Amino acid sequence: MIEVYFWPTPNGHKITIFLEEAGIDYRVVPVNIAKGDQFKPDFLKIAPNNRMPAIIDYAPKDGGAPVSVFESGAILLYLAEKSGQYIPADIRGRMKTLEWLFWQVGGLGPIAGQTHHFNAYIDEKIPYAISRFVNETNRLYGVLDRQLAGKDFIAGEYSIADMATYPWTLSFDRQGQNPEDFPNVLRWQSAIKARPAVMASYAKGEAYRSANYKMSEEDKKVLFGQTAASVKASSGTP
Ligand SMILES: N[C@@H](CCC(=O)N[C@@H](CS)C(=O)NCC(=O)O)C(=O)O
Repeated sequence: MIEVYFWPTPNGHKITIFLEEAGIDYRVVPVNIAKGDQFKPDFLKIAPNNRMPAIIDYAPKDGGAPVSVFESGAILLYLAEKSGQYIPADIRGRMKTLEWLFWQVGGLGPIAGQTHHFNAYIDEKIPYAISRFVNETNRLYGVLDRQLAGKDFIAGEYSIADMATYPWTLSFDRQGQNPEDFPNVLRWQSAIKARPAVMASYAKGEAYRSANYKMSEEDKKVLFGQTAASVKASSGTP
């Protein structure tokens, strides 16, 4: 059984999509990031970066003690290796999948996250920050669209690269993008959206936070005011 420390955000959904697709038994432990659950000492023991998602695998492949994993890319890779699914076994297919997984966790995710921040979440409008992140997000969609030309999925077969990327492509408005500019992304997105496992992941996420959730001023204080001092305070370090 896998315990998933989860909140229904793009990074959270990557993991529940995998678990639903692979039919792995899992239990959700909600981490309400707008209320500060990411700073709780028990969560920090498995997620030292104060961010969800994280997992605990109570039945690891080696039969040993439970294994905890943080960072969505590492979790997807761990689950793919555990189950032997959604990553090709051959070295070329495997590397292609890992390239695009890393592209998402090091590129589209952090950049689109900053785009959401400057373009949609904060009241202060900073033109340079907005154009910098909207443009870079636009470039990344251009890269993704080109990669998907003539292909059903990012690395050829449906894989952890698609599971990592899809949840970040559901907010074109917030990202200041015109979806019509990316026809291959739209085709791929519709195919993934229609997968029963993906629908189940999002339906289950609704139990924790509605899809129409709007960030309150209180939530922003928790999410946007963090420094090294918050890390120190949460770990109880003097
Ligand atoms: N690189 C991390 C990013 C995780 C991340 O940013 N999670 C966000 C939600 S999508 C979070 O926990 N935010 C809490 C906060 O900002 O305090 C990963 O891929 O797992």
